Formats: sequence, C-alpha cells, structure tokens
Amino acid sequence: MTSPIRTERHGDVLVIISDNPPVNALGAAVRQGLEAGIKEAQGDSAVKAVVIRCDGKTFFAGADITEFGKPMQEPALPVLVDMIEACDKPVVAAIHGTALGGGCEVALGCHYRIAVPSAKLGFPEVKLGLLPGAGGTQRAPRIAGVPLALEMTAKGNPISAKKAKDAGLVDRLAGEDSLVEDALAFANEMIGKTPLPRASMMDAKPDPQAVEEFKKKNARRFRGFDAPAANIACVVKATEVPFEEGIQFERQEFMKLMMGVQSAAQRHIFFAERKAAKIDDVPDDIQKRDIKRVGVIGAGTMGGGISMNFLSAGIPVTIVEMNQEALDRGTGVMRKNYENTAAKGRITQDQVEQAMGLLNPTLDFDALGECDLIIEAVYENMDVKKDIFGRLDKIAKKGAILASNTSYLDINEIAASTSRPEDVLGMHFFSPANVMKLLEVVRGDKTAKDVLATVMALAKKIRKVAVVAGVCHGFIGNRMLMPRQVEAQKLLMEGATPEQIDKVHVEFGMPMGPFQMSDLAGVDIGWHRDESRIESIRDALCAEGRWGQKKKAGFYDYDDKRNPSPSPRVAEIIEDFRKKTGAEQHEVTEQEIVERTLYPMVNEGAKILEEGKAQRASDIDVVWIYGYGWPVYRGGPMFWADTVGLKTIVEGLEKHGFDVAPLLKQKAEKGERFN
Ligand code: T1G
Repeated sequence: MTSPIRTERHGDVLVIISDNPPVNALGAAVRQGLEAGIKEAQGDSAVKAVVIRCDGKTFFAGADITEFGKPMQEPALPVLVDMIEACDKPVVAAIHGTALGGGCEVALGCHYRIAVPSAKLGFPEVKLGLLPGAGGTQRAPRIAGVPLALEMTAKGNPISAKKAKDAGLVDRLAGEDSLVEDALAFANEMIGKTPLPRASMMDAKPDPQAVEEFKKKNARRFRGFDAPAANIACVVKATEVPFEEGIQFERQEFMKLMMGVQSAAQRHIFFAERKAAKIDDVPDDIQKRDIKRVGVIGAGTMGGGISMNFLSAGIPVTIVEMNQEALDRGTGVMRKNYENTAAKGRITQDQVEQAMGLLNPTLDFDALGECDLIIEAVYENMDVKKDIFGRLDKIAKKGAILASNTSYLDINEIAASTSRPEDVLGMHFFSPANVMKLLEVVRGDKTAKDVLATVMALAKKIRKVAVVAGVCHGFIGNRMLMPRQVEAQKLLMEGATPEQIDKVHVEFGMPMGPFQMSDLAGVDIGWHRDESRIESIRDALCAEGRWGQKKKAGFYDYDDKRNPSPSPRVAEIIEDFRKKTGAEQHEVTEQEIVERTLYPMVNEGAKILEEGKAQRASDIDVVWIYGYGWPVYRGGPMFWADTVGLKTIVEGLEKHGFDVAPLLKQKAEKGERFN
C-alpha cells in the first residue's frame, strides 16, 4: 500500500507532505512516513530545512481515533513529535484547516509554525474524555502561557490562527492562497538560524491565580467529567517540573483517561453522531433537492427559533402568521435573540442585519408557494395540521418538501392529507429551536429517499445533529421520556419527593430532573384545562395555577430569579393524593429511583429498535445527548445500559414488574451489548 506521506525537494528545503483524507489523521502509516521524512532530512547534508504540510482540507486533525484500543504501531506520536523537535535543521509546520489534537502537537514539535488566516489550532481531546498525549500539555504552556493552555486543553475549543499568532503558537500568517510558497520562503529564511526554538527547553511560568480562577469559572461546565481536571493538572505540572518529568505525568494521566469509561463513552458519541447522519437504505450520493428558500408556518417560539437556524446559515425564510400582531411579536423575538447574541460579542451587528434581512414575514399563506421546503410549526393539534397540509398541497410548488415540527403526532396521517405523501416528513426541533442541536427527522412510510437525504444534508448545513426516526408516538426521545415521567409520578405517590427524584437525576449528570424539567417546559403542557377535573398531582397543580417557572410555582416555588425551592403546598397536594388513592408508602431509595426511571428508558429504547423506529442503538444515544442533555461522559442511554450490564437492567426491570422488551432480554441472555 502506498504511503500517505511523500517528500519533495525544493532547493535546500525538503517538504514532507501528507495525503491522508479525509482529515490527515495521524494513523500509523502517516507517523511512519513522517518519521522516514525526518530521517531523510537528517541524513542528507544537502537538506538545510524542512516543511511539513498536508494536502486536502486540513493539516493533521489529530491522532487516528479509530486506532484507539488497538495495539499501537511505532512510532508512537509523542516519540515522533520529540524526533521532529530534535531535528538539527529548522522544521516549519505549514498549517491550514484545523490543526487539532495530535496535529497541533506535531505543529508545536516543529521549530516554526506558519498558518493561513482561516486556520484553527486546538486540543479537542478533552471532548473525547482525553488530554493531549503527545506533549501538548507540556509545550502549550511553555509557548503560550498557562491561561491559554488551560482554555485550549481543558475546554477543547479551537482558536483562530490570529489568536494563535498573538500567543506565539504561530509565528507567521501566510497568504490564504500562498501557504506552500510562504512556508518555503519562511524555511529558507530560517536556514542557519541557531539555536532552534525548542518548546521543551523553555520554562512554563507558574500562574496559580489563573488556575484557580479558571477552575472556579468552569466548575459547572466540568461537573461530572474526569478529563478537564486531568488536563489542568498536566498544565500545572508543566510549570513545576522539568519537561521530561512533565511528559511522564502527562502519559500516566492520558492512560488513566484512555482506560476509563468516560473516554469510551465520549468517543462512542463522536462516531455515533457521524453515523447518525447516514441512512442505511439511502446512498450518500443520492441526488438531493435544492433548498433555496424555506417557508415556516407559525411565528411562535418554535417557528421563530426554527427560522433562525436557516437565517443564520444564510438561507432566506418566508414566515407566515395569521395576524399582524402575532407576526410582529414573532419577528421581534427573533431580532431580540440575535441582538442578545451580538451583545455577548458572539456575532456582529452586521450579521444580525444580514440574518434579519433574509426574513420575509407575511400574512399571505400563498407566499409559501415559492419555497422549496415548508415547515409547519403550529400547535399540536392533528386537525389543524391536516388542514394546513391540505392547503399547502394546493399552493406549494412541485417538488417542495413539506415538513411538520410535530413532537408526537403521526406523520403518515398528516401526509395522507396531501396528494404528495412522498414529499412529507417530520422535522422535530427541540426548544429553544435556535439553540438545541438535535433534529429528529421523522420518516413517513411514503417519504421519498431523496426527500429524507435532502433534509439530513440540510440539517448539517444549519449545524444540527440529525437522527432519523420512524413514525410512532413521540418518535425516539419523547417516547423514551414518557415512561420516565410516568414512573416519576408514581414514585411521588409512593413516598418520594420531587426534589429527591430530581437530585438523583442531576447527580447522574442530567442538567435537571423530571420535575425541574416539567416546571421549565410548563406543567400545563397537555393539561385538559378543566380545573374541576383533578385526576393526578399534575391536574391539582394546574388547577391551582402552578404551571411551572412561568408562574413562579410548579412542582417547586420560584423566587424572582427563578431559583427553585421545595414547596410546602406541593407536599400537601402530594400527601392529599396519597391519602385519596390509598397508595402504599415506602422508603424510596436512590437506587430504586434509578431502576424505575432510567431502566424503563432503556427498555423503551429496545422496543424502538425492535420496531425499527431507530436505525441503530447509537442513534438513540445521540438523541438523548443532543436533545435532553444526557451526560456525554455516560455515552447515552443504550451505551450506559451496556456499562451497567444488560442482565442487571433486566433484573431491575423485572424486580419492579416491568415487561422487558424481547430484544433487551435476548441480548442480556446472550451477554451482548447494544453498542
Ligand atoms: N480520527 C479518525 N477519524 C476521524 C478523525 C480522527 N481524529 N476526525 C475525523 N474523522 C473522520 C470522521 O469520523 C468522519 O468519518 C470523517 O473523518 C469526516 O469527519 C495523541 C489523543 C476535523 C473538525 O478530536 O473534530 O489527537 O463519518 O464529518 O465536519 O494528543 O472531524 O466520513 O466515515 O467530522 O469536516 C483529536 C476530531 C484526536 C478531531 C472535521 N482530534 N475531528 O470536521 O468532518 S485524539 C479530534 C473533528 C488526539 C493526541 C490525541 C472533525 C474535523 P466518516 P467530520 P468535518
């Protein structure tokens, strides 16, 4: 097999080039090729300098994650980086695209770095539950200082080439289209320069105050994760001990993380997210429809949020409402959202105007006739939706895709209200739609393959993580949410309190528990609105106007800053219901709460797989990570179940009288896993 690495001579300079699509991952063949290239440069007196660069869309984007867990082939990346740095001829890294992880470490092992302005550098290892394991935690603080090294390694977000240059991580910016020439010129200029700048020879200045501030500022973000603290410890170690000792420490911390469940979970999600984009029975290269303009029906919270996704991606939107007041309110909220983002410095005022300039608010339903994709985002009522789709059928252009944002309802039934069911599918956004990354793409029985592929590709363009779901009540996420909510209510009747149940979920790593979530979303969602009809604790709360945070009272009481506190009134309501129904009380333990609220979700996930409503277990994991904030370090419900052990899950379900899904029981009996 030909090596992905080739070398070229340009006068006194040897250029080592990697061509390893799609991201020049530093797999064994690349490492071996780089090693050979450096040896070639060392061994040839005519070579006076070296440039390392990559073909394709990016400089090395990291170690090859697919190699993790397999026997490591020489040279190990840390050894290779040290070899580059030890070269006695100047080595220049020519960076474009994203120099990430091991790629950034290779660059820091080089003596000089030149990058195009659009390039980014970063250490995303922490997002895989890891840390830079090839010297990055030791070289970055030595070159760029502790504060930036902490930001880059423990949070994992890339920085621009400009910021990298200001910090000394990059020496020069090349022309956007002249990286190769500029890198060669830089290398020639550095010939004969001694001593060569070697990061490992530098000192990293201690900065204990920056470390404490960083830890405090990010405590909430890092809650439950192992890797951030390990990254911080390595960066601090770089300021305390000689380079070699720091490298040993980094290596031991890296191995601890690599062997841990959290990194396995986070690497699982990395690949699961990308796998979710693939539709098993639809070829990647199927011809997709051209979506030049999107129509949105309804300018409420969802319609406005949905529209913003397209506007932010530069796609014009026609948004329709029934009356001017609702239309103005909706567009006003959209503008305010953009202005708030601009106020935080995340976008410019120009970008606000650019986005809003693409919006065409109108009361004219027929204006949707010029749209290539129309998304209905009105309230959850089947009759209303069928009426709208019937009207769309009359005015939408031929080939337009007709989508409903319904969270539960039957897409097949909605499609049947048109003469073009093959053009109909669900696009279930999660509130707030302009923030939450998950998009459930609901495939109707008659949805055409190109329609599905078009929407999946569009999802990536609007920076959503899309998962294909089949038609069933609640699709994937909300369908699994239901048994959790039902059991949580039952546990209240049997002796648990809302705060006890929520605490278990928050300590598990969820952003909030079932009752906090209910208060946030609105206790009154789906309530029959008949105050005299009180058949559940929820009904009793709603009848008293305890509709959740928006009313400063739900399952909890809320102060003006929406801080929750246990509610004596809710305790009374629960007590009344326990007495009225004669529910048997018992001491509810935390383990019982886990078994009765989380295990049933796994059981429902197994049913979803059995019924073919999800393509794969990892898709279900992606839904829960990106739609509900399931802690990524637990890998999603199905991955987590594998780590608990499916036998244990089955025993727990049977202990509490649940019907175990045949697929789950069968896998447990065979000692299999979902993922
Ligand atoms: N290894 C293996 N495969 C990778 C990969 C990697 N590092 N990065 C991407 N891929 C695959 C990906 O699975 C997909 O495959 C295809 O490339 C395109 O990816 C020792 C230990 C670079 C910003 O974490 O962030 O270095 O689905 O769809 O949207 O210190 O990929 O086509 O079959 O994401 O243009 C650290 C991870 C590794 C970077 C490009 N590096 N990658 O985004 O394409 S650990 C990372 C990304 C490490 C050292 C440590 C993104 C991207 P398929 P894509 P994209």
